[in-house]
Amino acid sequence: MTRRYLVTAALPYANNKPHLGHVAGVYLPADIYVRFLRMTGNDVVFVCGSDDHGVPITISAEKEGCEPQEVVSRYRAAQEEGFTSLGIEFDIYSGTSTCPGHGDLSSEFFLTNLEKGNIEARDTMQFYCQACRRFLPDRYVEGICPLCQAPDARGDQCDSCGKGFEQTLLTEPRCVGCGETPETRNTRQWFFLLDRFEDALREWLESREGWRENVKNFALGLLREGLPPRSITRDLSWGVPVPLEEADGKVLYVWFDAPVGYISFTRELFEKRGDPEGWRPYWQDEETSLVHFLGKDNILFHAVIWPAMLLGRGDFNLPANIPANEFLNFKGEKFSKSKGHGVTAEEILALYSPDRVRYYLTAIAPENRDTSFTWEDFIARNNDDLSDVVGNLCHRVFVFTDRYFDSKVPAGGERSEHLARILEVIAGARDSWRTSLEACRIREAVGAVVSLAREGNRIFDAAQPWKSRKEDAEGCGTDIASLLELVRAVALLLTPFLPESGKLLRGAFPDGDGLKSDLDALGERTLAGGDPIAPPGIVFPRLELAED
Ligand code: B3M
Ligand code: ZN
Repeated sequence: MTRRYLVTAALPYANNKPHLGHVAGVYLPADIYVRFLRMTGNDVVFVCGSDDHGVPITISAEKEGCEPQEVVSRYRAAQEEGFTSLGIEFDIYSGTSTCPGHGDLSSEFFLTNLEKGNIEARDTMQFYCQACRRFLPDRYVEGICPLCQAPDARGDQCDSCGKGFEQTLLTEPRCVGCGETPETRNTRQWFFLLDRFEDALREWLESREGWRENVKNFALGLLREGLPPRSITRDLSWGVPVPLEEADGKVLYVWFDAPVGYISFTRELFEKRGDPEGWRPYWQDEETSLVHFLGKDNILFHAVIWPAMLLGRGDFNLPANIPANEFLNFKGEKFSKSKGHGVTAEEILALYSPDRVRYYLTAIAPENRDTSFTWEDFIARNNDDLSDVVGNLCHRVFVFTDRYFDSKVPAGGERSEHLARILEVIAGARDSWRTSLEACRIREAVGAVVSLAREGNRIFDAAQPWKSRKEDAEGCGTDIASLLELVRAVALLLTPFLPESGKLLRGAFPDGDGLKSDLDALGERTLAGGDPIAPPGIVFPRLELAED
């Protein structure tokens, strides 16, 4: 059954280039999932763009001595290029400060919720730095987490426990700009009354099926503790202005406008396609599945606050799934753009091809636990799996076909039980691949393809075609014809993970009827005796570790 999907990948702050930690946890799994959905005949829109507002950007601008907009345009271009160079293809890569209509839609979210009584103004005490002469929203202040006592909690969220709180609860607060202890001052802010949504959120979360346990449990755990009201405005000049006269000089909190970007970018995409109303079914038809890919530090916002904002509006779909991933580490620590720790897409692509990077990051995808990137393992996985298993199978089958069957699919074989068994193996691999990908388990899915190729090598070894070609020419033909079917299946099933190599390998075979029909046909004979085979050469040569 084909379905409609709107898939998003978390909007990266426009102050950094994508590093492999982001890619492995968010953008690559999302891209693979989208490619899979399309191959299986679904209608998908895949949306991303930069998160341009908020304190992360103003802090970068201050450090670099330029305007926030300058930081944003520079990094946004670099991000888009980084993703494209890895074959991560969004339908649109927009940005929250440049997308037409984004500010208006964010203001609408604010105003509708205000009218419904879900938002209320309150006088609050906030940190104010006398030395810097300003309020210190979010990351401008750091201190000890009031909930888990981690030492480096930020004013808006603690990375250690993943929870959010009002900044004045921080212990030992200090101004990030000058290190001084800030004072507290009165300022009026607007609060989103999350407790009004507790029952609806609980009911919705409990009814979700097929979600990762960590995501669901984390969100339900927060609900059990109760959801305090959250301030959604800031004393800051960079962002979407709060659409109220009495809120002069204040903007919406970046986490309030950022997820709205998923909708405004979709509208921008359809505007560009000359179909201004075309975005609606993707957000408003209940048959559409909304899927958000993100890292585990963003669960709070996607599984609780954003759904509450959507419930408050009442006219958009709630997420159908939120596949949140754990982190990819480098040398025992989290990849970090601010600390310059890890590897960027740009750095690794200067040495190795995109598919090799995609393969490794899929094989070690941090789905259920944190995983580690090492260069040695990068080389080993590529050589052990892609070169020695997949590449080797393709190469030996193609070479044999070329040498002894004149690069044509051998005739005959219909009689063979052996062939029927191989076709079953192929169909079984396709089915597990499909089940894993439907559940966004990309690591397991790519494993099923490599196992199929491994099985192909075993079949080749057991068949000993170099012998049987002299003793039982017809049997040998059947074996090679079966192995060609298997190689073709491997090529198809590899495609969402390794789009370039998949295409190259598929090119060896006569044109199919399109990816979906070709996939559906796996498990039947798809090649006829006499079909020409055009081997692509060595697709996965062994890699060497680059010198430091
Ligand atoms: N920019 C946080 C992050 O980059 C934030 C995600 C927004 S998704 C709407 O981790
Ligand atoms: Zn200060």
